Amino acid sequence: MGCKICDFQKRLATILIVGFITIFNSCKPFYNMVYKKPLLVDTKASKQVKILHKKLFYLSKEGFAVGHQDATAYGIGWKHADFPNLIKSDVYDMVEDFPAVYGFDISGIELGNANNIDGVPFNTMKALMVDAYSKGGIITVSWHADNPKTNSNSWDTTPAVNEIIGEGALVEKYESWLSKVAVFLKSVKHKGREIPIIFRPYHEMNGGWFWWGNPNCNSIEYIQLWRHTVYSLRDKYEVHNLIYVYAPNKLNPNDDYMEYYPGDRFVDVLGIDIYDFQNAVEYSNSVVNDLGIIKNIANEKYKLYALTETGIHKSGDINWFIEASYPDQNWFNNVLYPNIENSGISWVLFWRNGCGGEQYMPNKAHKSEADFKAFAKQPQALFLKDINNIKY
Ligand code: BMA
Repeated sequence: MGCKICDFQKRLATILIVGFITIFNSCKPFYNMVYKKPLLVDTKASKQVKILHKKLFYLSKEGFAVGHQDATAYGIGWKHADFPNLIKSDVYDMVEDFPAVYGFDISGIELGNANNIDGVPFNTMKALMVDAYSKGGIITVSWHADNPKTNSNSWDTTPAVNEIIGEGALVEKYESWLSKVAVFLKSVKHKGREIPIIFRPYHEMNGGWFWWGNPNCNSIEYIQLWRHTVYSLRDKYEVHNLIYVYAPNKLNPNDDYMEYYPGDRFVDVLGIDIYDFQNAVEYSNSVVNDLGIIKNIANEKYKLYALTETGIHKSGDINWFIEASYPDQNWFNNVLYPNIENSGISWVLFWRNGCGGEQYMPNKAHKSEADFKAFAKQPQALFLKDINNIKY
């Protein structure tokens, strides 16, 4: 004969166990065995920054987020101002999805300019950042700062760093520039909260073309500049919505990725900028070699890493992409994808489609449109809809 009380107890126990498992699963802890608590540059980083960091980590397990510089600000033959009520993008026109990462450059903010170096009004930029973020997009910002010594642009290589650090004569002036950067970055808000921004200042420092680069600034000065920038933004101006990226240019044989590295407490993500200057073999070798180096360092330090700028480039040729000599119209699938597949990068950012001759992303009618569409279907190439479907 069955015991009714025993049956009841068993059923109650089952209900409790199932209930406990359900509740336990629905309250997944923010950190777990796979995603350990990161040591961010900013210990006071906002919750949104922590969520973004986690998102970048989890998406790198599925593939890489595909990004485009100035994606919605302008493209080939158009600019946002011509379509004020529409969010347009060369990527969207081809694949009916937006990039997952949106790059912007704040060159000119330090001077209080209304527009950035490429004519994008900062107000528009802010609105586009917020729109992208509200849709689940990831925002990254670079800064082609003017040369504080000469007031010319960032490609004026007159040494300046030694004057804006320590007791230098231009410290105050540069501090006022940093304060403007801080005000802008903090002002980008969605629903009243600052949106998280991946900040990538002083990039390509191992190249000789910027005032903050070798040999116009040595590694000791560079590190001091970087740390000073972090102290100012984070501690003085209380900017708490940033993830900091260190991004040298592709490594030449004698380059040491870590030469200018500001230190683990000052860098969240390891990046690298690599372009294909019409030499697919050299480019492929660089991508594999450099990402391999970064991956090892990043894993050891428990940091994320990314291909922070890329594209196929032909300098000084405005219509290169429609030319018969266009190098490889299947570049995205033949050259890029095989080299970054399974690399573990969190994102890849294609540089801008400037109307003045720089084009790193195909657009509709480009010879590589079909190739790019096929690239977008590759399992690891993640666009906006893809990253919005990732559980983390
Ligand atoms: C550089 C070039 C410039 C541009 C700058 C900021 O790499 O594309 O033409 O002004 O970025 O976007």
